Amino acid sequence: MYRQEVPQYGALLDLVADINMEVIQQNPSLEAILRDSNQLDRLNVERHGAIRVGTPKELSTIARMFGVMGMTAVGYYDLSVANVPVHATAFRPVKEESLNRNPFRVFTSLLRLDLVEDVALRERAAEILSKRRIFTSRALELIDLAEQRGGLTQEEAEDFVSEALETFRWHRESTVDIQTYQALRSSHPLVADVVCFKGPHINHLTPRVLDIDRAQSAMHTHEIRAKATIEGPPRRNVPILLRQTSFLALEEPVYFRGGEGAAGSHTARFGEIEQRGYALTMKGRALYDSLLQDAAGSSLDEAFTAFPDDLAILRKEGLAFFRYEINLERQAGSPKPDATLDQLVDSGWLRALPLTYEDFLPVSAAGIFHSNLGSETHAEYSEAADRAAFEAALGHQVLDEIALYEAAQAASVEECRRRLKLGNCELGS
Ligand code: OOG
Ligand code: NI
Repeated sequence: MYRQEVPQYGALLDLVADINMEVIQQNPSLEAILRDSNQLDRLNVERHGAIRVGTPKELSTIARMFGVMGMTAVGYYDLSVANVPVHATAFRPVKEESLNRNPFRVFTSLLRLDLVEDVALRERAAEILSKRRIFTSRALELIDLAEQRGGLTQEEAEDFVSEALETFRWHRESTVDIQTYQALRSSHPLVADVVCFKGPHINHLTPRVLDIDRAQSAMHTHEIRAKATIEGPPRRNVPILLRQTSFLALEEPVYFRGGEGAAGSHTARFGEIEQRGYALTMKGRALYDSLLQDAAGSSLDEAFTAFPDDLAILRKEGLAFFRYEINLERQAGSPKPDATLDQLVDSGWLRALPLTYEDFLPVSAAGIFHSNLGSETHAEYSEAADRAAFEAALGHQVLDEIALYEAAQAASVEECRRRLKLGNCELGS
């Protein structure tokens, strides 16, 4: 649906597929890591999307809708610090076998009307939002059914998908008149984008590329208007976390309510490409965040020389997460029962495969939001993050992404320990 709605997205997919094929051919060590961690197949379907909802009720229902598809809210992202009046989570699969099949994620923002200063405007926005219904009644029925029965039949599932599409579709007809649109827009372009339309249209879908610098220059050659800089860490031998770039939002015709002269335009939808690197531990993430701050005073490349760029060092210093597995090539004898994890890796009993980062980065997300909002300026928000309000709206807590990587690593260590019959030896250290 999105490819039909935004043809440039199709061009982006083709460009990414070409680059991925080249990189896999030219970089055997990357190919080996991808193959051994079952990521070669998922690469062809791997995307993330983004939507923005307006009310707590919309958020809790969208959570149930994603729940039917095996996607759970992971992480809390506060964008108010970047002057964007939303907070967000990512709905995504969490089990390893689900991630291997298709790691589809949806960055889902909830509008924070509490950040709109003008009380009358805030109330008007709330009133408009209270009247819209973003889910079809059949979709709601099927969500109930899936929850009661723990799933859907094939036929129901197909029905569910076509009903769910209605929620994410683009509508050219605004639900408000142009004056209301402009008033909301002057508060913040995002307020208008969320409030003035029938539903939370997908605003981008993002394929995963294996070399984002190549993708960035290819966008320039194809005359796609790419964002000037790539968000996230600089180019490295060992990719970490996430690097992202986007092409600028399209100006689209919109038909407003009421009278003549009601045609206008809105910039809502854009394209994005990302390169996923490895998941960092709390320690690694703290180092990343502090270097990103340092980079504000120098350059990204310079600041990041302090971040080890070698997989073995990242592992030994506890900066990144890994999945351990028994090295099948090493069969003879058995390891010393009191061997440490490092010794088992060094002596070739175990292999350590870096875990891919499956989540998002708030500073990068802010950069992506901003590159697509135009150059209008607006007031700075003084309010802080409000995770409690977000989770109350969602209906439950979000999962902690670091805890998920930690659990995946620990489970792999435990499995190795069991299979190598290492008794109670301490492998966690
Ligand atoms: C979401 C922007 C954030 C990302 O990849 O960090 C995002 C939005 O514009 O709604 O998608
Ligand atoms: Ni995105």
